[in-house]
Amino acid sequence: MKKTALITGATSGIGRATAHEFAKHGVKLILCGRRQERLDTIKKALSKQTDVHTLNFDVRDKDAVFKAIGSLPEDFKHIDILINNAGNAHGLDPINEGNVDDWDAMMDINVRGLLYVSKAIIPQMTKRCSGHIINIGSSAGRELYPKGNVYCASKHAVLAITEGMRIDLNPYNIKVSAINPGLVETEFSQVRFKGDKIADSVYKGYKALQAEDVAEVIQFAISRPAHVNIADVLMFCTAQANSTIVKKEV
Ligand code: NDP
Ligand code: 8X3
Repeated sequence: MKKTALITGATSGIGRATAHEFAKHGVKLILCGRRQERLDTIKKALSKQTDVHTLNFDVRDKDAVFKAIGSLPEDFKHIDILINNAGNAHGLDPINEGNVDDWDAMMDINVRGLLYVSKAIIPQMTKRCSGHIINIGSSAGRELYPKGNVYCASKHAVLAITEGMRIDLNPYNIKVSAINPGLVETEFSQVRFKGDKIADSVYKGYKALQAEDVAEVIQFAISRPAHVNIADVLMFCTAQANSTIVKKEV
Protein backbone atom coordinates (compact mmCIF):
# COMPACT_ATOMS: atom_id res chain seq x y z
CA MET A 1 0.00 0.00 0.00
CA LYS A 2 1.17 3.53 -0.80
CA LYS A 3 2.49 5.48 2.19
CA THR A 4 1.18 8.95 2.98
CA ALA A 5 3.48 11.79 4.04
CA LEU A 6 2.53 15.16 5.49
CA ILE A 7 5.17 17.81 4.76
CA THR A 8 5.10 21.22 6.42
CA GLY A 9 6.73 24.10 4.58
CA ALA A 10 6.12 22.40 1.24
CA THR A 11 5.80 25.66 -0.73
CA SER A 12 9.55 26.27 -1.00
CA GLY A 13 13.08 24.96 -0.57
CA ILE A 14 13.64 21.68 1.24
CA GLY A 15 9.93 20.96 1.74
CA ARG A 16 9.06 21.45 -1.92
CA ALA A 17 12.06 19.39 -3.07
CA THR A 18 11.01 16.61 -0.67
CA ALA A 19 7.51 16.67 -2.14
CA HIS A 20 8.99 16.20 -5.63
CA GLU A 21 11.32 13.42 -4.43
CA PHE A 22 8.52 11.57 -2.62
CA ALA A 23 6.22 11.91 -5.64
CA LYS A 24 8.85 10.15 -7.78
CA HIS A 25 8.62 7.23 -5.37
CA GLY A 26 4.81 7.17 -5.35
CA VAL A 27 4.33 8.50 -1.81
CA LYS A 28 0.90 10.12 -1.30
CA LEU A 29 1.32 13.73 -0.26
CA ILE A 30 -0.29 16.18 2.12
CA LEU A 31 1.44 19.47 1.38
CA CYS A 32 1.22 22.31 3.90
CA GLY A 33 2.11 25.99 3.82
CA ARG A 34 0.63 29.47 3.97
CA ARG A 35 0.94 30.35 0.27
CA GLN A 36 -2.07 28.67 -1.32
CA GLU A 37 -1.18 29.62 -4.88
CA ARG A 38 2.15 27.79 -4.53
CA LEU A 39 0.42 24.77 -3.00
CA ASP A 40 -1.94 24.74 -6.01
CA THR A 41 0.95 24.91 -8.48
CA ILE A 42 2.88 22.10 -6.78
CA LYS A 43 -0.26 19.98 -6.50
CA LYS A 44 -0.91 20.41 -10.21
CA ALA A 45 2.65 19.41 -11.09
CA LEU A 46 2.78 16.36 -8.81
CA SER A 47 -0.73 15.02 -9.33
CA LYS A 48 0.54 13.30 -12.47
CA GLN A 49 2.77 11.14 -10.25
CA THR A 50 0.82 10.65 -7.02
CA ASP A 51 -2.26 11.68 -5.01
CA VAL A 52 -1.88 15.13 -3.48
CA HIS A 53 -3.91 17.05 -0.91
CA THR A 54 -3.03 20.55 0.29
CA LEU A 55 -3.57 22.21 3.68
CA ASN A 56 -3.20 25.94 4.17
CA PHE A 57 -2.34 26.99 7.72
CA ASP A 58 0.19 28.87 9.78
CA VAL A 59 2.00 26.44 12.11
CA ARG A 60 1.96 29.15 14.81
CA ASP A 61 -1.83 29.00 14.98
CA LYS A 62 -2.60 26.05 17.24
CA ASP A 63 -6.33 25.96 16.43
CA ALA A 64 -5.69 26.22 12.70
CA VAL A 65 -3.20 23.33 12.89
CA PHE A 66 -5.68 21.00 14.60
CA LYS A 67 -8.57 22.14 12.41
CA ALA A 68 -6.62 21.62 9.17
CA ILE A 69 -5.28 18.19 10.10
CA GLY A 70 -8.69 17.22 11.51
CA SER A 71 -10.29 18.15 8.19
CA LEU A 72 -8.33 15.68 6.08
CA PRO A 73 -10.50 13.60 3.75
CA GLU A 74 -10.82 9.88 4.52
CA ASP A 75 -8.22 8.80 1.95
CA PHE A 76 -5.57 11.15 3.41
CA LYS A 77 -6.33 10.66 7.14
CA HIS A 78 -3.83 7.84 7.65
CA ILE A 79 -0.43 9.56 7.90
CA ASP A 80 2.63 7.29 7.85
CA ILE A 81 5.34 9.95 7.61
CA LEU A 82 5.51 13.43 9.12
CA ILE A 83 8.17 15.82 7.83
CA ASN A 84 8.41 18.74 10.26
CA ASN A 85 10.19 21.14 7.96
CA ALA A 86 8.41 24.54 8.19
CA GLY A 87 10.74 27.10 9.66
CA ASN A 88 13.13 29.93 9.02
CA ALA A 89 15.68 32.20 10.58
CA HIS A 90 14.56 35.79 11.12
CA GLY A 91 17.43 38.24 11.45
CA LEU A 92 21.11 37.87 12.32
CA ASP A 93 21.91 40.22 15.18
CA PRO A 94 23.96 40.15 18.35
CA ILE A 95 21.75 39.25 21.29
CA ASN A 96 21.91 42.80 22.66
CA GLU A 97 20.51 44.17 19.40
CA GLY A 98 18.06 41.41 18.51
CA ASN A 99 14.50 42.17 17.45
CA VAL A 100 11.89 40.68 19.79
CA ASP A 101 9.47 40.02 16.91
CA ASP A 102 12.20 38.00 15.16
CA TRP A 103 12.76 35.99 18.34
CA ASP A 104 9.04 35.31 18.67
CA ALA A 105 8.78 34.25 15.03
CA MET A 106 11.64 31.74 15.35
CA MET A 107 10.50 30.21 18.62
CA ASP A 108 6.83 30.16 17.55
CA ILE A 109 7.39 28.67 14.09
CA ASN A 110 10.48 26.48 14.50
CA VAL A 111 9.63 25.11 17.94
CA ARG A 112 5.98 25.61 18.92
CA GLY A 113 4.72 25.03 15.37
CA LEU A 114 6.63 21.75 15.14
CA LEU A 115 5.12 20.67 18.46
CA TYR A 116 1.55 21.55 17.43
CA VAL A 117 1.76 19.64 14.16
CA SER A 118 3.36 16.67 15.93
CA LYS A 119 0.68 16.71 18.63
CA ALA A 120 -2.03 16.60 15.96
CA ILE A 121 -0.51 13.54 14.26
CA ILE A 122 1.25 11.45 16.91
CA PRO A 123 -1.96 9.94 18.41
CA GLN A 124 -2.80 8.07 15.21
CA MET A 125 0.79 6.77 15.06
CA THR A 126 0.81 5.56 18.66
CA LYS A 127 -2.59 3.90 18.09
CA ARG A 128 -1.25 1.99 15.10
CA CYS A 129 2.20 1.47 16.62
CA SER A 130 3.85 2.65 13.43
CA GLY A 131 5.03 5.84 11.80
CA HIS A 132 8.07 7.96 11.02
CA ILE A 133 8.66 11.54 12.14
CA ILE A 134 11.50 13.47 10.52
CA ASN A 135 12.37 16.81 12.05
CA ILE A 136 14.45 19.19 9.96
CA GLY A 137 16.99 20.59 12.38
CA SER A 138 20.18 22.34 11.31
CA SER A 139 23.90 22.46 11.89
CA ALA A 140 22.78 25.50 13.92
CA GLY A 141 21.25 23.00 16.34
CA ARG A 142 24.66 21.49 16.93
CA GLU A 143 26.85 24.56 17.34
CA LEU A 144 26.41 28.26 17.97
CA TYR A 145 27.80 30.90 15.66
CA PRO A 146 28.10 34.65 16.17
CA LYS A 147 24.69 36.38 15.99
CA GLY A 148 22.96 33.02 15.57
CA ASN A 149 21.74 33.09 19.20
CA VAL A 150 17.94 32.59 19.01
CA TYR A 151 17.85 30.75 15.66
CA CYS A 152 20.49 28.36 17.04
CA ALA A 153 18.45 28.01 20.23
CA SER A 154 15.35 27.12 18.24
CA LYS A 155 17.27 24.43 16.34
CA HIS A 156 18.90 23.12 19.53
CA ALA A 157 15.33 22.79 20.78
CA VAL A 158 14.37 20.85 17.65
CA LEU A 159 17.19 18.40 18.36
CA ALA A 160 16.17 18.04 22.01
CA ILE A 161 12.55 17.46 20.99
CA THR A 162 13.68 14.90 18.40
CA GLU A 163 15.59 12.93 21.03
CA GLY A 164 12.69 13.24 23.46
CA MET A 165 10.28 11.96 20.82
CA ARG A 166 12.57 9.03 20.03
CA ILE A 167 12.66 8.04 23.69
CA ASP A 168 8.95 8.51 24.45
CA LEU A 169 7.71 6.97 21.20
CA ASN A 170 10.07 3.99 21.42
CA PRO A 171 7.37 1.74 22.94
CA TYR A 172 5.19 2.45 19.91
CA ASN A 173 7.62 1.41 17.21
CA ILE A 174 7.72 4.94 15.79
CA LYS A 175 10.89 6.05 14.01
CA VAL A 176 12.10 9.56 14.82
CA SER A 177 14.90 11.22 12.86
CA ALA A 178 16.65 14.55 12.68
CA ILE A 179 18.16 15.71 9.40
CA ASN A 180 20.50 18.62 10.06
CA PRO A 181 21.82 20.46 7.02
CA GLY A 182 24.33 23.29 6.89
CA LEU A 183 23.91 26.02 4.28
CA VAL A 184 21.20 25.17 1.74
CA GLU A 185 20.45 27.50 -1.16
CA THR A 186 16.73 28.23 -0.77
CA GLU A 187 14.55 31.23 0.06
CA PHE A 188 15.91 30.92 3.60
CA SER A 189 18.32 33.86 3.25
CA GLN A 190 15.61 36.09 1.71
CA VAL A 191 13.42 35.45 4.74
CA ARG A 192 16.28 35.86 7.20
CA PHE A 193 17.38 39.19 5.75
CA LYS A 194 13.90 40.38 4.67
CA GLY A 195 14.87 41.54 1.21
CA ASP A 196 18.14 43.22 2.30
CA LYS A 197 20.62 42.76 -0.54
CA ILE A 198 22.95 40.82 1.77
CA ALA A 199 20.47 37.97 1.21
CA ASP A 200 21.74 37.59 -2.37
CA SER A 201 25.35 37.08 -1.28
CA VAL A 202 24.79 34.24 1.21
CA TYR A 203 25.29 31.46 -1.32
CA LYS A 204 27.85 33.24 -3.51
CA GLY A 205 31.45 32.04 -4.04
CA TYR A 206 30.81 28.37 -3.28
CA LYS A 207 28.37 25.63 -4.12
CA ALA A 208 25.93 25.38 -1.24
CA LEU A 209 23.77 22.33 -0.64
CA GLN A 210 20.70 22.34 -2.87
CA ALA A 211 17.25 21.54 -1.52
CA GLU A 212 17.26 18.39 -3.67
CA ASP A 213 20.41 17.13 -1.88
CA VAL A 214 18.56 17.23 1.42
CA ALA A 215 15.41 15.73 -0.11
CA GLU A 216 17.41 12.73 -1.32
CA VAL A 217 18.65 12.08 2.22
CA ILE A 218 15.11 12.35 3.54
CA GLN A 219 13.94 9.88 0.89
CA PHE A 220 16.77 7.53 1.91
CA ALA A 221 15.68 7.77 5.55
CA ILE A 222 12.04 6.94 4.84
CA SER A 223 12.90 4.03 2.57
CA ARG A 224 14.99 2.00 5.05
CA PRO A 225 13.70 -1.39 6.18
CA ALA A 226 11.39 -1.52 9.22
CA HIS A 227 14.23 -2.32 11.65
CA VAL A 228 16.45 0.62 10.56
CA ASN A 229 16.07 4.18 11.81
CA ILE A 230 18.39 6.90 10.52
CA ALA A 231 18.37 8.74 13.83
CA ASP A 232 20.50 11.77 13.10
CA VAL A 233 22.23 13.19 10.04
CA LEU A 234 24.57 16.18 9.82
CA MET A 235 25.21 17.21 6.22
CA PHE A 236 27.26 20.03 4.73
CA CYS A 237 28.26 21.07 1.25
CA THR A 238 31.90 20.23 0.57
CA ALA A 239 32.91 23.88 0.93
CA GLN A 240 31.55 24.04 4.49
CA ALA A 241 33.50 22.63 7.45
CA ASN A 242 31.29 23.95 10.24
CA SER A 243 29.00 26.89 10.94
CA THR A 244 31.77 29.45 10.58
CA ILE A 245 34.23 27.95 8.09
CA VAL A 246 33.16 28.07 4.45
CA LYS A 247 35.73 28.00 1.66
CA LYS A 248 34.69 30.69 -0.81
CA GLU A 249 36.23 31.68 -4.13
CA VAL A 250 36.95 35.40 -4.11
P1 NDP B 1 12.47 28.26 2.71
O1 NDP B 1 12.33 29.67 3.17
O2 NDP B 1 12.76 28.02 1.27
O3 NDP B 1 11.15 27.45 3.11
C1 NDP B 1 10.53 27.61 4.36
C2 NDP B 1 9.18 26.91 4.34
O4 NDP B 1 8.59 27.03 5.64
C3 NDP B 1 8.24 27.53 3.33
O5 NDP B 1 7.56 26.51 2.64
C4 NDP B 1 7.26 28.31 4.19
O6 NDP B 1 5.97 28.27 3.61
C5 NDP B 1 7.27 27.50 5.50
N1 NDP B 1 6.89 28.32 6.64
C6 NDP B 1 7.58 29.35 7.15
N2 NDP B 1 6.90 29.92 8.16
C7 NDP B 1 5.73 29.22 8.28
C8 NDP B 1 4.61 29.33 9.11
N3 NDP B 1 4.51 30.27 10.06
N4 NDP B 1 3.59 28.43 8.96
C9 NDP B 1 3.66 27.50 8.00
N5 NDP B 1 4.70 27.33 7.18
C10 NDP B 1 5.72 28.20 7.30
O7 NDP B 1 13.60 27.61 3.63
P2 NDP B 1 14.27 26.16 3.69
O8 NDP B 1 13.64 25.23 2.75
O9 NDP B 1 15.72 26.36 3.62
O10 NDP B 1 13.92 25.77 5.19
C11 NDP B 1 13.20 24.61 5.56
C12 NDP B 1 13.71 24.13 6.90
O11 NDP B 1 15.08 23.80 6.78
C13 NDP B 1 13.60 25.15 8.02
O12 NDP B 1 13.19 24.50 9.21
C14 NDP B 1 15.04 25.67 8.16
O13 NDP B 1 15.30 26.13 9.45
C15 NDP B 1 15.80 24.41 7.84
N6 NDP B 1 17.19 24.58 7.42
C16 NDP B 1 17.51 25.42 6.38
C17 NDP B 1 18.82 25.58 6.01
C18 NDP B 1 19.26 26.53 4.93
O14 NDP B 1 20.45 26.92 4.91
N7 NDP B 1 18.41 26.88 4.00
C19 NDP B 1 19.89 24.83 6.70
C20 NDP B 1 19.43 23.99 7.77
C21 NDP B 1 18.14 23.87 8.09
P3 NDP B 1 4.92 29.49 3.54
O15 NDP B 1 5.71 30.76 3.57
O16 NDP B 1 4.16 29.25 2.27
O17 NDP B 1 4.09 29.29 4.76
C1 8X3 C 1 20.50 27.19 8.36
C2 8X3 C 1 21.99 27.11 8.32
O1 8X3 C 1 24.15 28.28 9.04
O2 8X3 C 1 22.30 29.68 8.32
O3 8X3 C 1 19.99 26.44 9.39
O4 8X3 C 1 22.22 28.59 10.45
S1 8X3 C 1 22.66 28.47 9.07
